[in-house]
Amino acid sequence: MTQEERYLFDLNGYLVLKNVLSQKILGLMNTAIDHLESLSEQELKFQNISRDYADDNVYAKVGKKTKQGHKDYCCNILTYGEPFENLIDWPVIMPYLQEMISAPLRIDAASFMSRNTGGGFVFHHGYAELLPYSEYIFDQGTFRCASIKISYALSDVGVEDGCFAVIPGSHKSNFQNPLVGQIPDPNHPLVQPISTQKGDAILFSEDLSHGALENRGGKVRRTLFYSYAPAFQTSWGETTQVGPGFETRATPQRIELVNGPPPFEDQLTKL
Ligand SMILES: O=C(O)CCC(=O)C(=O)O
Repeated sequence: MTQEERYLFDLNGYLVLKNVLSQKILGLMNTAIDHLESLSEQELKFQNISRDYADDNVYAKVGKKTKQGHKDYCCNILTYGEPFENLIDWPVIMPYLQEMISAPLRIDAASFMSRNTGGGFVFHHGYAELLPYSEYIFDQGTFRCASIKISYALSDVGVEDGCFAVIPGSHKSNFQNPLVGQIPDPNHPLVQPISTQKGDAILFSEDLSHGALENRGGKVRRTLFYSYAPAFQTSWGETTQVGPGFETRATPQRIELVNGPPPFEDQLTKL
């Protein structure tokens, strides 16, 4: 991280990195998603993928169905294999994660999200609650975040398309966030909408108040979320499950990020 990035990440609780995915990998990913969307739920199960529709998600405002008949949904994606498993240790991103977490780390969640016209996601976190899975910590000159999430844009997402939104600096707030539980309003003075183009990434502390504006455009928003944590955290459900042959294809670093390294490496080496 540069001095300026360190300053901005601490100040705001997020960073935007432009063009971290090439046109080539974006093409492969979008083609793979098109293919997955052509499959029935039953066919998807053979790939160990399950679409989780947003209907029972208390944070979600559910949009209209797409022309292909899909409602807003999230699904696990690493079982598909490449190209999605390539992002587990994406070289541009790894140095940021290492510096933001400063501990042996693991991937603790990975998913694909599709959101349609009318869909949105309410503000959550950043209201001084103590959540062991989300804490933002800066201690004696070192970031020690308990969770860093990366939102990779697979489509261009402007304000009209229901982009990600935050309250900058709320990861350090000591008071309850008055907007928590509401769909972010882009005209509210506290709200910062973050537009991205496909291939961009937003890295953020899970402690930051964040959500997504309502998608008022006609485009489906496609996003990948990959989340990292110190090795002592467990993963979120089965979202880090990988596909057949992963161990034979993957680099040692990628395997360690999925399985989790020894959580207290420093202490172990001192024994
Ligand atoms: O849809 C979005 O961009 C918001 C996602 C979000 O709030 C989350 O992953 O916790």
